Amino acid sequence: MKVMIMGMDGYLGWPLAMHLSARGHNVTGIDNFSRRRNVEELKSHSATPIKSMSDRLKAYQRKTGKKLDFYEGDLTKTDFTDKIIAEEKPDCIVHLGEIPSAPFSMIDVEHCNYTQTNNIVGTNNILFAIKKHAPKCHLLKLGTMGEYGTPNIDIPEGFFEIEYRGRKDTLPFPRQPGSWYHLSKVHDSHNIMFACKIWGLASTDIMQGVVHGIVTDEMTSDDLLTRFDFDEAWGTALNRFCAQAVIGNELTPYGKGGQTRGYIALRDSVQCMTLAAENPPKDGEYRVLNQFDETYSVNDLAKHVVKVSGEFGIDAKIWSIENPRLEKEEHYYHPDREKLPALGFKPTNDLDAELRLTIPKLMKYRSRIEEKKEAIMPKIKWRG
Ligand code: USQ
Repeated sequence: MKVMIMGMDGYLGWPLAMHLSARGHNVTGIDNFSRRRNVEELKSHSATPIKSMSDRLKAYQRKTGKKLDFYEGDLTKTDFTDKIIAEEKPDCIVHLGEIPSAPFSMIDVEHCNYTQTNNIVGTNNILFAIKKHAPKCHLLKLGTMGEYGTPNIDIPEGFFEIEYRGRKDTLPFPRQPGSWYHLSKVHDSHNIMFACKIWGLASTDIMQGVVHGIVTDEMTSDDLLTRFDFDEAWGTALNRFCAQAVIGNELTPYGKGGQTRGYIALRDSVQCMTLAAENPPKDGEYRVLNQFDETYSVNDLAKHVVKVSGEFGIDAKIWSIENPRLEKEEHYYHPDREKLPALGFKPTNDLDAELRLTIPKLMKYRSRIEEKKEAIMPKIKWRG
């Protein structure tokens, strides 16, 4: 299969590119390297010393004999996106080329508009180019579980049947996100659903939970590593807790710590996206998949990190701090996750087993985390 990965330089994009290539797919990547710049803007860097794209491509070819193609460019530029899709005519586009940080989008109007413009315009450009040049191409788009928010009822996979005033219908489940970033993905979802309806495109909208970890089968050496962020905006909760433990800082569940989300290991995210790419929806179908392994509260996550880091001689402590975000700190959370297991998804490890891989790997890069430790404590506040 000919696959394009938008955002191939990112935390998910690089491991996915290697995995799809290892499975025999023909992979072309696109990136504008904005993630590297955006992390630098917040005076941080990846804990793992990642290589430039050209060095990554060379290292991958040297180790495997396989070639990954790459174009540098900005998906919000309509002519660029149109041209690469016209040239490549892919069977599948995995769209990871978005700005993925809730706190970053909450800094001010510039960061909100940058996030929303980048994400929404980029996705629309892809949709129009697919329609024009590759109408059979499957768009596999990374959305987020955060689109649903934390309602006081079970969360289905995209749609639910509802009875109201004696009539029934199957409708999109309400989206109640908690940041400008999460809202950008809601807007994307609406635009993609509409494009499938009017043009008969096939798309999978992945509602992914919080990703953690640093290990995949293809990351066999340091020059093939993906990034691992730990600062307040780009580091996700569990990865931050691991980084905090490794440098002897307290772990920081925000507020009461009952905030519950779905979590998935990096290698399982790659596994799920591969399953979705290899099992596309029908023409005209807008398919929604909830993609996570288990749900945890942030207090539970912190306890798992304390326990596993203890096995490596680290005496980690938990320090609950004031919540910089506006979110429910104790709530019901029960999302469905049935469609990916039906396609064959099997989580590789339980949480502790995955932490036993992440923590020692991160200990190797302790000095890089130390170097940017000022970026860890939250300063961006939802109320401004
Ligand atoms: N949290 C803490 N302490 C920390 C960091 C975070 O308690 O030091 C809490 C947050 O307040 C939140 C939860 O942990 O309640 C998750 O926060 P997060 O930063 O790991 O995740 P989030 O902002 O929701 O965003 C991340 C990714 C995003 C993806 C999303 C999936 O950055 O791209 O869409 O996870 S989900 O959370 O399911 O919406």
